Amino acid sequence: MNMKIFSNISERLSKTRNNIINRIKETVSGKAALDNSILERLEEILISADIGYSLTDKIIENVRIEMLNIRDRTNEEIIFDVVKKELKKIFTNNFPADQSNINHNSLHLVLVLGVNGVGKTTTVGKLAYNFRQRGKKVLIAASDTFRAAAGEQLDTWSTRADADIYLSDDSNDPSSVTFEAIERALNENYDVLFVDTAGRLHNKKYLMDELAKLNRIIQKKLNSDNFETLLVLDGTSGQNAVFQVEEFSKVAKISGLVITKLDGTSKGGIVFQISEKFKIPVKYIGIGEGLEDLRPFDKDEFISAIVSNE
Ligand SMILES: Nc1nc2c(ncn2[C@@H]2O[C@H](COP(=O)(O)OP(=O)(O)O)[C@@H](O)[C@H]2O)c(=O)[nH]1
Ligand SMILES: [Mg+2]
Repeated sequence: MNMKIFSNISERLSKTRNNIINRIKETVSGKAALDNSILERLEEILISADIGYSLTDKIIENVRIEMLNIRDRTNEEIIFDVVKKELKKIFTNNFPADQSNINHNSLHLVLVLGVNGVGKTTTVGKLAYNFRQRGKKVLIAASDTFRAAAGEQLDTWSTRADADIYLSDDSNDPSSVTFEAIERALNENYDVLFVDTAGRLHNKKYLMDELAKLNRIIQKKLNSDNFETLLVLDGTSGQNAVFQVEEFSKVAKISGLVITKLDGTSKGGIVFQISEKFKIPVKYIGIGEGLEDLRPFDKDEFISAIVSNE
């Protein structure tokens, strides 16, 4: 793969980084002591980046403790060290690096859920591209039968990704489209099947029934090792994203999260807040609208992109 076309992740996350780093620097610069007014300001900065109250409290508390103990470092160093350390802890405490394991020799199915507009279809396109680049045979099921233009949009993505698409001519039922796509994927020896769905959280009963049905169909055909459910969240949507994890967790077993649109926001701290709160692994992040703009989540890379102090 041509590495040049891969944009620098740290460049794409610069809005969040600037929101945190530059503002912390402005706050401490020229001040001799780390006093309460600085801590209050730090709290505001972290909250405004969507890091969340619970994690922000931990960071402030630890800065307070470090302030008393360590005398040979600048305020700026103390704050950045504590922020980095606390952010790192979230991922080591809560889950190990867990990437999609699709090395087995049978069909792997990825069901993609999320409310309207978060980036499901785009994510499916990018994932399909990613797996195609690694030589996998990829099929995409157009199981969003709700929106008229959904199939067309997905078709465009499948062409760009050089993947195949299963579009049903006659079915409006997501479960039957999925069922037919699984049959085709099994018959034709596909490695991966991505299932793009419609997100209709406003009708919970419907969503619940729909997902139950989808799960039954999938489980009939595949064993659980070969099946994962990704929930896509819009990284710019703040507390709504938190709410969506809560709601979808009630109706589906979410195995991983995809957090999109982190390129356009100064509130990328949401990744930490959600990881801390739900302990569901973030598997991918979306950092743009292009084919290559989805990255497997790497906690160290992400943290240094957000809090690098250069
Ligand atoms: N900037 C940016 N835009 C994104 C990203 N992911 C998706 N989008 C945009 O979000 C919009 C909605 O995406 P779509 O895939 O149709 O959402 P869906 O309704 O969940 O299927 C589109 O305009 C996408 O280009 C991302 O990582 N960054
Ligand atoms: Mg869609």
